[in-house]
Amino acid sequence: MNNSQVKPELRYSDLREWMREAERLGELRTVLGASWQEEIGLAADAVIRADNGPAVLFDEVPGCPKGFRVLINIFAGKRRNMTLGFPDHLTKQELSRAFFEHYVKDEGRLASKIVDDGPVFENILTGEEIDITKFPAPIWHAHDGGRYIGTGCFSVTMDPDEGWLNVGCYRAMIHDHKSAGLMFVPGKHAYMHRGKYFSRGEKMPIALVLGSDPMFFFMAGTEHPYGVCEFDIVGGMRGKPVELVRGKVTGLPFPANAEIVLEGYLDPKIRKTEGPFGEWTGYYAGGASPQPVLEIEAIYHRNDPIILGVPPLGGGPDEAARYRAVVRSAMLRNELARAGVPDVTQVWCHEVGASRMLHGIAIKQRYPGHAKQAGVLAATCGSSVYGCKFIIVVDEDVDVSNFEELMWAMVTRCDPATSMDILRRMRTAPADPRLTPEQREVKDITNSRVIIDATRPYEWMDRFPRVNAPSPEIARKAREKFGYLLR
Ligand SMILES: Cc1cc2nc3c(=O)[nH]c(=O)nc-3n(C[C@H](O)[C@H](O)[C@H](O)COP(=O)(O)O)c2cc1C
Ligand SMILES: [Mn+2]
Repeated sequence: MNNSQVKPELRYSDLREWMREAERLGELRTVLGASWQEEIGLAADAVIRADNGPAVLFDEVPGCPKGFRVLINIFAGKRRNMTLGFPDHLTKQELSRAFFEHYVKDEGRLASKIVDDGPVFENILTGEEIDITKFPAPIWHAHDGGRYIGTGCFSVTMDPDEGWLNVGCYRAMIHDHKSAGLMFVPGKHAYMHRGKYFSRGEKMPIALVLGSDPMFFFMAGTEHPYGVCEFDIVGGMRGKPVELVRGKVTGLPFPANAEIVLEGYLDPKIRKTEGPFGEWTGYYAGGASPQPVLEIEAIYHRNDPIILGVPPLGGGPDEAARYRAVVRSAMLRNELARAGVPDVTQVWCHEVGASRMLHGIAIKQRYPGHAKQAGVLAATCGSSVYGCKFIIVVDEDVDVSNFEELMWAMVTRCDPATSMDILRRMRTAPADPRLTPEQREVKDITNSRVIIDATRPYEWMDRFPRVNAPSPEIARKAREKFGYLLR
């Protein structure tokens, strides 16, 4: 059976069921007594950077009630396939392809269902009972400006004019018992919602979910189109509406089986310093800035609640880069097809640069200009535009997900003087360390990016020197016959 015909089966519907599945795979460890001040962050750095490190659940964190837990590193090892509902044997490339075939290509969205009650209401805290400092929110990196309670989280907000709900992952830093700082980058959906409330002097209602079915977090952390509710996307993926309950303060809905939800408002008149935070580019580039504050009016949590922690590490592939490479590559493949680019054979949004900065696209060239068309679009689609710097387009014989192979194609098939085009003033991220101080001053959050055409030039493709490696079939035969020499 072809891998793309494998039918997905999600064997969990909330974080606890996910943990049971990870345990079944032997990939969940528990650590007791690590400190939120330093040890959890250090452990996260060690475990997340390893491609096959375990998921780790921290409990009995000094200063926090026993049973208040934080879970890290959900997307690594064999459990990444389980998490997306596919069998263990698929490689990351096959996993992304299967994700595309089953969840993205004919994306069926399903409206969610409001229910009256759910485990998230096992504990309801209001007034003087509200204290977010009790949760084991770590200092993830040594120079962070505070405890980040929200990393593997998402904020539910509503467009006050158009009525649609957005579910987006935006980091959250503890200010004090009752408030947390949120940083929405310009152009993000919650940023646009916020602008609409604030421009008329109104407070913005928010439900901030700190742990839940990982699929919500994955969809909240990748760029879906404006106007689309990410809950409906998860409903479509699961083939059944997701069950939501309404917050008692704002009426905003959130998953009935969520672990922890903070509900309240951003006041247009209040700002406090948020950050700095070790970001996905591997730097403290965004720095600290005055940002609106979530003033919490209710906390809901399950008994023995679990924060999902996904600290960005940068420098090399981290967990967010791993899941996003799989998800974003599938989304970009879809957008290229919908924009009318034929014969895209492979897409890989590379883990280095957190699956945002370097994308490899392989095509079977069909006409002059095909490669440039694919490259320009890949640099500008909704799922790929933010933070992108390098697009490399190659022929279909190159495995673009293999970094060395992609670089080999680039260094041998492109002519820098004629194969590169630069796009300027494109949408980027405040986390980009190469924004100049002057740009930051005037809030010019744009960058340039290069489209590298590393395909064999279409017009003389037939005369391009032949590759000296054997075909994949011959290479397989060689391995069968002589592979013993390597053992
Ligand atoms: C762990 C993590 C933390 C993130 N933190 C922020 C953040 O603080 N602010 C922000 O604007 N985007 C942040 N992002 C990126 C957004 O989640 C992403 O751009 C998403 O598409 C935003 O949702 P939206 O498309 O509905 O606006 C983060 C992503 C991850 C995975
Ligand atoms: Mn959105």
